[in-house]
Amino acid sequence: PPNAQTTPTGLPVVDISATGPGRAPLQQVMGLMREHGPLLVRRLHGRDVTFVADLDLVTELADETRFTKAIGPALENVREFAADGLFTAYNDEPNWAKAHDILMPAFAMGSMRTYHPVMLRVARRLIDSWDRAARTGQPVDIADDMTRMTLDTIGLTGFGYDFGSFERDEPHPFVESMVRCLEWAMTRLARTPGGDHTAADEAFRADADYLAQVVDDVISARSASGRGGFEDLLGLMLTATHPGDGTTLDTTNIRNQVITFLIAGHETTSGAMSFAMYYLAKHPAVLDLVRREVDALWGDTADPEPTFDEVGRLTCTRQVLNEALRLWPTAAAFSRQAREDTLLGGRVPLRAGQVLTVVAPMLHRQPVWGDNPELFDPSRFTPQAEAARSPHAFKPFGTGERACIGRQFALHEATMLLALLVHRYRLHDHADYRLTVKETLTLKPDGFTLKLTARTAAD
Ligand code: MNH
Repeated sequence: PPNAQTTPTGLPVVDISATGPGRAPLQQVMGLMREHGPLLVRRLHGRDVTFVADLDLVTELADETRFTKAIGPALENVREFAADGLFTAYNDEPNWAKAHDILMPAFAMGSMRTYHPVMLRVARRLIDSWDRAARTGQPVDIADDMTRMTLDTIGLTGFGYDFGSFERDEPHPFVESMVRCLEWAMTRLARTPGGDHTAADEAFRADADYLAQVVDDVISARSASGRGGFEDLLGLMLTATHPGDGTTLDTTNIRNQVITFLIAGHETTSGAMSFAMYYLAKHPAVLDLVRREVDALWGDTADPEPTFDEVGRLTCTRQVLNEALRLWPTAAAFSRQAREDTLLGGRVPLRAGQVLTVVAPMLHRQPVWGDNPELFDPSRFTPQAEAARSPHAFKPFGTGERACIGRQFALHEATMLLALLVHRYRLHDHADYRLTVKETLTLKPDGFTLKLTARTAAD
């Protein structure tokens, strides 16, 4: 891990040891950058992390010939429960390339088409639940329900396993254990040297064991149904052989992959849809544009049956999602490391292996975004606007070879659900919600509820 000895010199150093990073470390870094600029060193008990958001520097970091993904301190902690799963594998760990090659077909366009009907079925679960809430006038907790929907979707599409989240009043225990594991991975970064963390570590171990146990249930449910014939993620993991050496993934690695996909496949998408709902509820003019788009497709149809291709045509809805991901990219930071000794931006000497962490929400507020970057404005994502802007200005899915494998999956699932919701409901910001962002390594609006009423033909 990086330490004070290898920290690049000549940068602002901000020592936060007196206060610690608190419950919102990412937002603290955003604050430090607003004060000290988009390249700084944060020092905590002698441990240094270099954070970057400057567009030119991030553009350099995206150059795969000079830099590569780093498993920074946060992901080192996630490795304690996801080990060599795709997200947390080291670049040179053989299981990364092997699993990447075996699983890529599951994220090709053809596979998305097979997931589409399942995604729609799960979207209907959320809609049934919101219809009941609309009838009784109960508010819905947006992030909780989005999490129910995305967990059931990845469970069913990836593994043929039904978490049945809408039949439960509380989140599925998998979600509760997972959130505690993510929180442990985050708060472990803030520990003061010499403290006693036995209790926290034991609780973490129990949660991690529970995750592994759920995963074993998922796998044995499949094995019981006969292994063959499935082309979903689990089917590929159990049966597909690597073109290079003809071997399949080993049992331990499959378990790590299932944990990885169950977490990566739902937590961030849920947050992204929650932020999008927040901005729609607060921006009636934008909501109106999305309404026009969905009404043009589905008119007064009570229960539209979106086709795969229709979801691809929901450009305005997609722009809303992108703009929400600009302001609050739900996996907000990713780390890069220098392949060789190099000079960043022609002025910052880096040693081989030096790690820098990209702060996406601040990259997404750099001058390239104009003079009012805090303004929610989906027209930033029209094709013309995108063509005129550097591709490195927007990085909610990371960069390069280790960028998000599930990007199309997430965008399809989220675009379809948002469109269906806008088509069906009027949104009532009954509590005059003020945005607070909760951090559990990923970001979500905290305590955001809406009331709903059914739209009628007239509105
Ligand atoms: Mn996803 C990697 C963001 C949805 C599975 N994801 C990444 C990275 C970011 C990211 C950022 C790169 C991290 C790094 O460089 O250290 N992911 C998102 C966001 C969404 C998302 C913002 C939703 C919105 N991700 C999904 C979904 C899946 C998924 C859905 C699975 C179905 N993501 C992954 C996997 C990786 C990844 C697996 C690791 C890929 C690799 O390193 O090979």
